[in-house]
Amino acid sequence: MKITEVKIIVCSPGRNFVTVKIFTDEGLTGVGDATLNGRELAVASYLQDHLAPLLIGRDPRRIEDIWQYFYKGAYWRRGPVTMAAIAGIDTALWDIKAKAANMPLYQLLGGASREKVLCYTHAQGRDIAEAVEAVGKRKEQGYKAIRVQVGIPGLPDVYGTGAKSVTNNALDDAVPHEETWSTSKYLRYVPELFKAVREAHGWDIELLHDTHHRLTPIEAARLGKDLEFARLFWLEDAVAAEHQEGFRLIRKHTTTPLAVGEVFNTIWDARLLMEEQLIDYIRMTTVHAGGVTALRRIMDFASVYNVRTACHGAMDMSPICLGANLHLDLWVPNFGIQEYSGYLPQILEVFPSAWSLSDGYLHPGEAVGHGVDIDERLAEKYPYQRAYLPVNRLEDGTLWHW
Ligand code: EZ4
Ligand code: CO
Repeated sequence: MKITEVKIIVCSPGRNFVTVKIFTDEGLTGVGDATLNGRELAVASYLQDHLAPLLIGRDPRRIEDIWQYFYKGAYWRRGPVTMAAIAGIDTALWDIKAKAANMPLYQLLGGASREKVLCYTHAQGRDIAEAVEAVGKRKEQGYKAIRVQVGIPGLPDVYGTGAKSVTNNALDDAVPHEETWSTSKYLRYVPELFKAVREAHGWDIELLHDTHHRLTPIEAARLGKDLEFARLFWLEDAVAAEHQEGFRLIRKHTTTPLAVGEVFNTIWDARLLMEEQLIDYIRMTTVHAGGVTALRRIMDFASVYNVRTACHGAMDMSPICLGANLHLDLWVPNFGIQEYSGYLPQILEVFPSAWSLSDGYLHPGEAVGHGVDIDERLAEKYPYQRAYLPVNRLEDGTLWHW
């Protein structure tokens, strides 16, 4: 089998996506997600200008060799642009291999370790009352685990709570939207949120919270302690991802489980955290970790240290990424949970998907390959639109972590 053509498809059905489609001389095709929110065209160029020409004529079955060729062969290793580009190709190649084997991808990985994939979704409110109500709605929809975010009194919309928190970027903003942040106001308010959610909804629901990289280690330790009463499933991204040693301090002070890794892009970013067992869940996902080949390796490495998987799954990872994640989730022995924030209807029209959601659980489906495709003609109707993630400033104007 030989690769005959590689297409890089950029479309924007409500938000921007970069998709790699690989064609072969045997008529099999495969697709992979290569979306990097807010920097989409950098990945598209990396693929179009640098990687795609090197794929023509290669045997698509040699997935490992192609992965190593692009990872080691770049010399300039790692980084989100490089790894998203490799992921797009790698995911498309696994799609082709599973189709050639006439199997759903999870069968090729080793078969199902469970019947269904537990997911968590998002609930948010501008204040505690709204957030409590939003959790109730998600419970009624059947979700067993819910991430809860709340606006902070005295601050405009913060991460995870504004209208734009749904699609995770702003197609109508020519420049990044600017948010305002106060750690002291946040730290005082969030324990009140979880007190109210537990009072209203009881204990038979898993609750999660995302701090989105904003705290220092000692602040995160304080928050972890203050939230212990609520028995969170996890506290996510407590400190900026660069600050790995910071987790030692947090870990010494709290039994609240910790999750991190959505902005990591190689196994090296997670090595210290896993070896010292400083985290409980690793949030790396197919598209940002370098594809199925790399994420499978990371998941196996995590299993040695009792770290469970929790693939990032906000709307800016396309349904292709979710589909690939779900095959890994169904197989991986040390599975934790899968994030699922849902998709706008027009996104699901552009990416016909075999995966399904039922009563708070996802399943990748039984289609051969990873089960997600792209409708190229429909995608053409949604051309790329420049869009950015927000930035975040302290009340005095200092640029902070978003
Ligand atoms: O901000 O995917 O846990 N989920 C998150 C997401 C991220 C976006 C960034 O593109 O933190 O909402
Ligand atoms: Co997050």
